[in-house]
Amino acid sequence: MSAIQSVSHETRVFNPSEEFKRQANISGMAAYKALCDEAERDFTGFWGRLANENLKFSKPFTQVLDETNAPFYKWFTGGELNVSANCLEKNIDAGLGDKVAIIFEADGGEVTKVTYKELLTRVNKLANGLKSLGVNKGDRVVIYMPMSIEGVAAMHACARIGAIHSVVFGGFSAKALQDRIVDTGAVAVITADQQVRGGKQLPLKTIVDEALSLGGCEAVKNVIVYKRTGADVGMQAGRDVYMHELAGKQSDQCAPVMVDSEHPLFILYTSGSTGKPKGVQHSSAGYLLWALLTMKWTFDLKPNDVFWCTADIGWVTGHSYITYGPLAAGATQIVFEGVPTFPNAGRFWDMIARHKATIFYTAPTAIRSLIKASEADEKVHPKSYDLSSLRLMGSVGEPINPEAWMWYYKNVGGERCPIVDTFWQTETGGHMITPLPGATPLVPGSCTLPLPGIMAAVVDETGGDLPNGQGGILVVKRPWPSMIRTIWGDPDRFKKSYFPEELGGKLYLAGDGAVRDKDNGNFTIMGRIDDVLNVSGHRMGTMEIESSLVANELVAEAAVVGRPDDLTGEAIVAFVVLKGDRPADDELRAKLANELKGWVGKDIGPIAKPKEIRFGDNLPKTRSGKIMRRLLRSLAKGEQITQDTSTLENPAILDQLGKAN
Ligand code: 6R9
Repeated sequence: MSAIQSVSHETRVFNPSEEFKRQANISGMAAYKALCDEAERDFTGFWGRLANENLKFSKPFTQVLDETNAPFYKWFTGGELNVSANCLEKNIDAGLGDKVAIIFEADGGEVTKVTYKELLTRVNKLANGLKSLGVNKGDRVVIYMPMSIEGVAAMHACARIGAIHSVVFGGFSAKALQDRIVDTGAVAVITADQQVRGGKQLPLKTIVDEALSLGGCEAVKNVIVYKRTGADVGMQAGRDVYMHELAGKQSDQCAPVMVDSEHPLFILYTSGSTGKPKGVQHSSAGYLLWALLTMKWTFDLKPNDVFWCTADIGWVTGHSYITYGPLAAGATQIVFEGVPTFPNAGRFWDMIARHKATIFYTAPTAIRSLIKASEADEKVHPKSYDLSSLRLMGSVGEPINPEAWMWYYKNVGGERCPIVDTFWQTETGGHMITPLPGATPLVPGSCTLPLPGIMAAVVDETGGDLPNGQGGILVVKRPWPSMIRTIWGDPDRFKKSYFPEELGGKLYLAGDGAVRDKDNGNFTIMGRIDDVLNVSGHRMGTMEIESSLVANELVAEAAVVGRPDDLTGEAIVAFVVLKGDRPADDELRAKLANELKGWVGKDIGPIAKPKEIRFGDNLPKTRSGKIMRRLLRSLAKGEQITQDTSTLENPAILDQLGKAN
């Protein structure tokens, strides 16, 4: 684990306004502390109470937490429920049937709204369609869809019949899609003919065809195709079926299949520190409880709110804060297709104004790019829009630098809206460390304090507690309901990755470094301590990119590191040794670099493309042959090497690699 540097001390503090506090679901620090105390005092009583108050079980659970096979924790055992029914029927029964569930805005600006009742009808028809194809409880269904009401409905249709969905982000390549289809053993793929981003039509169905042709996908019996653009795509007879044809002829009634609390709701792949992405497996009851509760606590959700999370359903944020949390909470939410910069960089602000969004949740990388755009063009500056509907804002995916935080606070929130900087992960299912907007004093750049019941701590390399002010390893000391259950098909890797023996085997290892403030105990996240990069809020394993590069026939060896980047947080820099000689010609090297970038883009997806590739005759290695990534990180940043290089076998290589191509 690499060294953790200390961070500068932030002294600005923003207390919740009296007005916000008065109406907040958790009002004031005393209320927050009371919940924390309850969890400390009676851990299982606390979680049991919340589950009973928030979830609708068809069969009540008999035990809150079963730790007999730790770290394979089980929550709410003996209970049965259906996640989709907890989102749809539960709210319809409570009188919200005609409330708008989703306001969908397409890339071209067309708006479609569905009520809770209408959404249930769509979900039921699609669920019946899946059943008619023979998809059963426990079967895996891969979803490779654009942002759409149909994408959300597809996830719910799976949940409704107890099928386990695995959503693959629409930017992933055929190879990455195939890997996930093979690993899950999916029986069906739900996709669209095309997706539309920034006015461009991009393929989806043809990528599915390619993925399936790569082999190992024999379990896939059907491909269900949502007609997004109407493009002419090849339909394989007997295998492929259009969604409207499949769902159109089905009944609009579909009894939800009740499943065990622990039944897997979904598998979502995320990068780890080794080459193969990890299939993070989530549960039904525990996962849903936290998605719902954090809507109430972190987002202070009220019946009249218009909630907007800008994430894609291909990431965990889209799962918890589009597909499940807001719908379980009976919210009206905005779902959008496209990019923040089309038709112009004012899209977010324009949409907030038109749909009167009250809660807005986005990523620092989007904020940073919009700061840049609005500095260049007043018309797309947030001040050119009426953002007075907003009352709360959030940030997720990566650390938000205090400057971006302040800009967001002033220009988007009008110095009126609290910002919840929510730290969490694919593995945690929902928020872990975040301000509560009606309680916690905000400090730009800090995710502040753990939610009640989340026993987060900072420890040293042996798992020993560190005092506040000292940077270390972020862990969680007790399980929580929405935690990862296992890595699909690889329980050993689950144990090793998240409950490592080095830390005593009982602490959940987040993989991030953190420090707590000496005065108020606030957490500041200091980035990953493993070989995982965070590029525009997307997790990328350095090994994954290295494996892709060395799979190219020209490449002998590759090492990938991250470099701080103003826009994307981190940028990918690859150091490559070719099988042949390193070309002396600048132009030839640039051409090769482009070729390899394209290769990685095709192999994994555009988000994995290195920003820079440098070629060397060799890589800096210790005498025992270990690549010295620490040095490569310095070289990528353009730093002078001041570290001790005496253990280096080939110090001369540093000169060559220190220069950009
Ligand atoms: C939800 C999500 C998880 C990693 C995590 C950390 C980084 C997320 C953050 C943050 C600082 C925040 N991260 N939120 N770092 N402050 N508020 O992003 O999940 O894609 O699995 O990424 O993202 O490094 O470990 P995921």
